[in-house]
Amino acid sequence: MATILIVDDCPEMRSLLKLCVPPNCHRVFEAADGLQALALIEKCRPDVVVLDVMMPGMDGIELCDRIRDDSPGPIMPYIIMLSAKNDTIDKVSGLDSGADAYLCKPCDPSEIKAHLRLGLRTFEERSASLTDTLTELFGRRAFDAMLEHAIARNNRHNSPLCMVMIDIDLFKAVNDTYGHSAGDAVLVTFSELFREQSRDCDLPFRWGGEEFAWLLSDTKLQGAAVATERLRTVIENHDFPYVGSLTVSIGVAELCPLESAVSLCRRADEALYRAKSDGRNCVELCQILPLAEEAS
Ligand code: GH3
Ligand code: MG
Ligand code: MG
Repeated sequence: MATILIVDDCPEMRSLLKLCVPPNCHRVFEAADGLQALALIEKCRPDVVVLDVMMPGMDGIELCDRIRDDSPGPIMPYIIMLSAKNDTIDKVSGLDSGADAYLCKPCDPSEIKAHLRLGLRTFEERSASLTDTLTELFGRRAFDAMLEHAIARNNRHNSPLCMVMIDIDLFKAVNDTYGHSAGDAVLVTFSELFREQSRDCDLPFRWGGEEFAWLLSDTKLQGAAVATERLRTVIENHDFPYVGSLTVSIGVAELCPLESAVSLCRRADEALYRAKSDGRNCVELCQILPLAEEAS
């Protein structure tokens, strides 16, 4: 559902901007300042943000910076800055802070409408380029971008982060026995269950083939153990199309201070490897610290 967030300290301006929102946007949120805007972005993940520059407290430039640094998902919202400041230097600093467009007030409503349509189209294209077409989960490109981002974000907030690798057990046999399209249907059903098990702040990805990754924000190893065991049980007990039962092996690692993305992935992968060699259909937690040379 297309979502737009309007950020302006002036209520009349917000009402005016709301009239410019295309009819196919079912969700429109309003914020009167930067902090309110950041909280709404975390909660509602808008496709497009229209923001004023001159606001009390956090101004639009700082807000834009914060959205870029702290975005909760892999897809950046399309940001339209709308300001009475119309010098070239203002436009340059607005675009440099990460805005996709800079419009000067007063602005004709038809121009604002056209920019909103462009923003929604651009967001859709950004989403499509990061999404796996079969499962509609975020794909590998999104994972690579998001892992770096999540590590920086969690270091900044000093909050824990767990990385989970999931591999469907003996999946080759599904294709060999029932055919490739049956295998595809199983991957789609698995992904639906996987998505259902994810909280809003967790990010599920298709890593590639029959392998999936899960980034669990604000979660320590023991919390991730509970979440992954729940997922493992849900999969084990589900009646899948064609195959009936199916199991997964899972490896989990918690980010250590100063650890790199490569090292975290390696440790989650090693735990997964152990889960496979322990007989599959189980969760293994990585208790080993990263190698010194892999800390960045
Ligand atoms: P293990 O328990 O050791 O993981 O065994 P496995 O059979 O799951 O692992 P293996 O790596 O041998 O086989 C993975 C299979 O996944 C082989 C490949 O054809 C299949 N696969 C990968 N991507 C897709 C896909 O998009 N659709 C289908 N149908 N099959 C896929
Ligand atoms: Mg595999
Ligand atoms: Mg497998």
